[in-house]
Amino acid sequence: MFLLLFGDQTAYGQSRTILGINDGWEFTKENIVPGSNLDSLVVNWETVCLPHSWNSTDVMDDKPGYYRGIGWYRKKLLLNVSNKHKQIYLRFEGANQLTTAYINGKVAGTHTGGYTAFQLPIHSLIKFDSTGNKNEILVKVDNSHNLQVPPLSADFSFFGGLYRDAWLITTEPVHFSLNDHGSDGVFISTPEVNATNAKINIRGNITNTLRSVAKVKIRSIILDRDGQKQKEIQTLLSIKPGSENNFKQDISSFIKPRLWSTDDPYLYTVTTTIYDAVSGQLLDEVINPIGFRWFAFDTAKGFFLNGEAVKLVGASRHQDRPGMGNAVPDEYARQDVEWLKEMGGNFLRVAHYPQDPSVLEACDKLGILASVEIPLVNEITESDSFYQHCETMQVEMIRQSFNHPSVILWCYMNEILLRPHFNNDKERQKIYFNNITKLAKRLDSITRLEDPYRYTMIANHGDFDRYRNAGLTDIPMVVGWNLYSGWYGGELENFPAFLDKHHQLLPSKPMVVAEYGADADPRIRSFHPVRFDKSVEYTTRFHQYYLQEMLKRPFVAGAMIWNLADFNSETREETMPHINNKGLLTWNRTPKDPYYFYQAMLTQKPFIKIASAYWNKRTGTAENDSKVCYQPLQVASNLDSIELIVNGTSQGWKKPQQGLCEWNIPFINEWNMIEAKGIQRGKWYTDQSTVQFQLQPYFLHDTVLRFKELNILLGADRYFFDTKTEQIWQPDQPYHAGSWGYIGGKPFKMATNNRLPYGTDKDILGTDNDPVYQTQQTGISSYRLDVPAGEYEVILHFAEIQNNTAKNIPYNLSPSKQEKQNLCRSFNVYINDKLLLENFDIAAQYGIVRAVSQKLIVPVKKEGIRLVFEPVSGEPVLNALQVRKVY
Ligand code: GCB
Ligand code: CA
Repeated sequence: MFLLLFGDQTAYGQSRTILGINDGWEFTKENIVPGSNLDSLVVNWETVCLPHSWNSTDVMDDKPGYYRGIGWYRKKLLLNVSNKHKQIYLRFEGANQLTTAYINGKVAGTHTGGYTAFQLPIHSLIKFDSTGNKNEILVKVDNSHNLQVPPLSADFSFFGGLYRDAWLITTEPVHFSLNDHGSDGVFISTPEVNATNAKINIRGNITNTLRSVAKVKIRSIILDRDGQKQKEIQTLLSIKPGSENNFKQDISSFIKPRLWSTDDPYLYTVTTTIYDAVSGQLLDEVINPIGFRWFAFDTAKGFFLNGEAVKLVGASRHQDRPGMGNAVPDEYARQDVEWLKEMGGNFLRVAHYPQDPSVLEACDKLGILASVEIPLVNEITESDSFYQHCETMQVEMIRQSFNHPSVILWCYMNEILLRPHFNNDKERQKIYFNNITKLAKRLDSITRLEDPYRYTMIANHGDFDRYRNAGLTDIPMVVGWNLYSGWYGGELENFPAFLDKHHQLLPSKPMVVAEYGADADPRIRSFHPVRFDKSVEYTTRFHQYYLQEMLKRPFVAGAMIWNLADFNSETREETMPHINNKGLLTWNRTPKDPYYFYQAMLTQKPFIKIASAYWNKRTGTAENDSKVCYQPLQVASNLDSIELIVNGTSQGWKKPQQGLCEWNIPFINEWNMIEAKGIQRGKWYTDQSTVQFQLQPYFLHDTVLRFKELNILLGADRYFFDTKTEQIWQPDQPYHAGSWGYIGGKPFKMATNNRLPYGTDKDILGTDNDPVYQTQQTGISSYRLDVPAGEYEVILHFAEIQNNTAKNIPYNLSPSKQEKQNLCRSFNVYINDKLLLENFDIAAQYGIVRAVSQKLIVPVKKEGIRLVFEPVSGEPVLNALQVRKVY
């Protein structure tokens, strides 16, 4: 690469050189004046490599918001004189979201939009020098909120930076156009495909930067996977000096193409080459994949690929990772598609924006069908400039992803009526809705013109009438619905009802469920799962129900899970602040139970997996006086029948129902060996797991299961695993003699939020263990633990979670009477009759929604541990409690 670029020009010419320039950048947020001699200024540059985002960590801290502003990148580049006769382009695969690039202090070009690639011709600004004089590339990137640029708002973070690969492209003066919306200048389509024949169309633009006419020969060769030539076509073209001309090559018969499908994603390649027609010199060359397939959406029978009905089942993907923001290596993007394939999925919704090219490359190769969309989410700005940006993004997206056989849908709006403007002015709101409809029509017709061989789609939220009345269900070829009944609101049963409603009222419109999902905080478990408790168990159930209802209905063409993996959404609070936990994988890509459920439902090969594979530390209280604790355990499998063996004892055989079977198994203290096995066609399949169980004694005086420690969540019906300390928290219980528990009070429930079963969903400051502080026993009168004598460490955990609206109380100079009343809480806490906290007012001392811990050492005699809460004003509270025997 290096030699090619900097070496001497050979007589035969060469195709374009594409050289990565990710290393050796400098970055600053300081104010930079392009054109000034930056080397002579004191600027605090930080050396960085691309991909880079300046929001990799501030999206996770306790402070609301993240840096949305300007960042500068600088790099020095030496270009030898030998490059002088070539054409040079800078290519950025993604920069969020307004970019201006300067070469040697002069503007080389700008780009708007954070999710599509762009290429800037920089040849005229470059100093070619073989004596060591370098060029300065300076790039200004701005991710400020911008009313003219989508997305305006959305449930993900708008990480700023040069966050994908950067390239230097060097070409001969005559080359495939690099000025066409970030594409590689060649577009391949298959206007007709069937099992016996395919038609192929290859077209593009060629740029001639010479001062003379260029007479060229364009040759396209189609090779099969083994490199065997299958077809060749040649075209002659002449291009005026300093201009562009387009070419078109039609292959009308490609006999018996090996088809591309999800099971057999067979790819041919098309190598398109420009030669000087006179000298025969090779001038440029690009290679593209080609996959032969045909597909259709049917209103009654769903989706068809190559004539066969295929239920699309898959997920959406966001691009971020912990500690990196959106600046992730390509390998992570490819791995995500592999996770989806491994799950048995056949579809990826690339949402909510075009992603790194490596994503669709992986889809092509792995046989994952895909939709791609522009980040037009929630709302619009009614301005020409906003419209224009949407259109440009749509065209960029289409031209950049055009040659991927995996793409079947171009999408351009997501839940666009979710944040309607002018709620207080219905007449004006009508105009706003009309403007959205107009924009949709424009984007839809641009898309059909750009690509007549794929489908268009809009994804709506579950307000059927609103979208239908706005005309938005008429415009696209496929309607997507993002449905969350049984999560944000409503019952699970509303989901199938909605599907049937679409089928009845829009019988001629193909539909997919473009999103469905529920949060599973991987640290939270519940044996009484309910909506919005964030337990993995509830979410597994949710997916089981949803998938079943969609499989029952052939008219539902696709089921697109929201989301493949957890992702960052800075404004979110809930149990894991800043994270949307609807992923089947964690943010770090560890599978959660629902992932295995899908694997059992979708994979063809024999599959067996102990579903909670990563839940290998548990706790629970022994049954009465026995030395075991019964807890459920699920196995995901597609085998006929499964046997579960726990610590050498068979728990019996079960038939998986909808991918899962469940046993109530007796866990013993410490190590539990678990084996699940099943047989298919004479072959055994097994999965093993080891669970470390912290068995709590039923009576705390038990001399076999000696009491060690207890971590208790008050006002909660769930377990919590602290991933840092590996401590396990268990739900509280009412006190009974000889044991432990609360006396008096009731679980805190937010008055203003009826989707939460208990606790608050507010971000608790000063902790990552938000669930420890988000639930509470309000009005508690005492707490007892009948522990044996000894020395104990006791930690009381508090957070003021009442009246969250007063969160900004420090800025609220005159809190309303209501707020004052609500916040008026103080109480005394005694431990074994000693006054421990006097007039304890959490809010006054620490502020609201902040984690507060009080640790103390208590000598205990016969009477055990007795906490007494005595109200001074308002009701006493306790959020969580830890008790550990020291000696
Ligand atoms: C939606 C949005 C998506 C959100 C998702 C959620 O409908 O399209 O961006 O992340 O719901 O989790 O609420
Ligand atoms: Ca890349």
